[in-house]
Amino acid sequence: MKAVIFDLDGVICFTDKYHYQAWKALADRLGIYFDEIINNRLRGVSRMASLDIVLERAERAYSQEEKDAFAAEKNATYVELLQQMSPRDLSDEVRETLNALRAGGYKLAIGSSSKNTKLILSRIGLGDFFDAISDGTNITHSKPDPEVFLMAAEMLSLDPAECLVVEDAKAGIQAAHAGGFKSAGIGEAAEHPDCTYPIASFGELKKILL
Ligand code: B16
Ligand code: MG
Repeated sequence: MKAVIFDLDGVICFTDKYHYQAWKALADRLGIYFDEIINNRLRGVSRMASLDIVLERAERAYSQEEKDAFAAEKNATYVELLQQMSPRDLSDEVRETLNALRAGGYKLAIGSSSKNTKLILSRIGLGDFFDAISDGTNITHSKPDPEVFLMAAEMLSLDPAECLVVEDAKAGIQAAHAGGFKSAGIGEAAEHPDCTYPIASFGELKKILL
């Protein structure tokens, strides 16, 4: 193993509450019921696929133009909320583990569905940290398609078999497996049958890799 490719939301940092607030503001304005349980279904899912889930309870169908406007509205609220993030949103456990893996000679990359990846990394003080960033801006197929991780491996000039993917979403484990990567899963991702290393916390990566 020569590299580690990390999912961002739910692995490196936690933006669930901001996604929730931003989707909730949109749903309230449209008069659509939305709660935290529905929000949990949006984890690791692309922005437009998330919108389709939010609109499942709508009383009428919306045109593609309306949906594009809703997604832009949600994102504007979300980006505004992300301004609250700072290096304090990076836990000591994640910071120390990343530094230990780098000291151990591993290349470190991001493989995230989010189009806001670079903004989030810069807010938490990791703007220049990773060797490669593959995110929602360079892919056409979202997880569970392996594209985002395959692009990360390509950016590192490595084969999938040389990279470990770290994920919190089942769709992410599926994507890793489909791309020929081994995976470490945290939370619900640890329960997926294709997860190579179920882990209880980020720091356990040191036990697997060092
Ligand atoms: P954006 P990840 C995912 O990030 C989030 O888990 C998911 O909730 C979000 O809808 C998706 O990014 C798209 O985010 O609207 O910022 O492009 O877990 O793949 O790092
Ligand atoms: Mg995630």
